[in-house]
Amino acid sequence: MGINYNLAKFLYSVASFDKLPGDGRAEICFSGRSNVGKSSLLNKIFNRKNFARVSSKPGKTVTINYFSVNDIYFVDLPGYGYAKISSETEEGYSDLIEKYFNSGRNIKLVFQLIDSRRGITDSDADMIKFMQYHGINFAIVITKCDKLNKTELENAINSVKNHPLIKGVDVIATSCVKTQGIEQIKQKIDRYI
Ligand SMILES: Nc1nc2c(ncn2[C@@H]2O[C@H](COP(=O)(O)OP(=O)(O)OP(=O)(O)O)[C@@H](O)[C@H]2O)c(=O)[nH]1
Ligand SMILES: [Mg+2]
Repeated sequence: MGINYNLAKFLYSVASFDKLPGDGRAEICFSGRSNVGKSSLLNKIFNRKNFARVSSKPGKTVTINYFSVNDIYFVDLPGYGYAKISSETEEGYSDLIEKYFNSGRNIKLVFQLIDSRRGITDSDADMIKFMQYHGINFAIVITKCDKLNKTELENAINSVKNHPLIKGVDVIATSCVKTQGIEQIKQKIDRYI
C-alpha cells in the first residue's frame, strides 16, 4: 500500500475557522514558528518545487493550507512567533490555530518543526504544552540541519531530545537542501494512518 505522494493536490487556503473541511478525513499537520521550514518540508514530501509557497519573507503563510493525497489531508499551519507581525495579527493566527485543534477534527499526527539553530523556543514550548494538554499525537522535526556542522548538529539534536517536554517523543532530523529525514517522515505517517 503506502501513500502515493505524486497524487498530491493543493486544495485551498483557509483564513477562517468556519471554512475548514468538515468531512472527518484524516489530517497530518505541520506546525511551527514562521520561517522554520513547514512549506519547504511539504514541498519535499510531495516532491514538488513550489507547491506549498515558500518565501524569503517570514510570515508568508497566514492561512491554513490544505493539500490532499489519496484520502488524507496534509495541513500547512500558519507560522507563529514572528516578531514583525503585529500582535493583533498574531492573535488572529493563534485563535485560528486554537480553534483548528479544538474542533474535534480527525488529526492523526502533528509534525512540530523546530529550527536546528534555535532549539525549542518559548512559543514552541507553548505549542507543545497545548498539544500535550489536548492529547494530540505529535513528533518533533528538526529543520535546516544542513546549516550546522556535525558537532553543532549533535548538540542541537541532544538538547531537543533532553528537553523536559520531549521525553519519549520521536525526533527526526531533516534538511530540505540535503533531502535528509524525508523517508523517516513518510514512514511515521504510514504508522499513524
Ligand atoms: N538551508 C536550508 N534552508 C531551508 C530549509 N528549509 C527551509 N529553508 C528556507 O527557510 C526559509 C523559510 O522556509 P518556509 O518553508 O517558507 O518556512 P515556513 O515555516 O513555511 O514559513 P511561514 O510560511 O512563514 O510560516 C526559506 O528561505 C527556505 O528556503 C532547509 O532544510 N535548509
Ligand atoms: Mg509556509
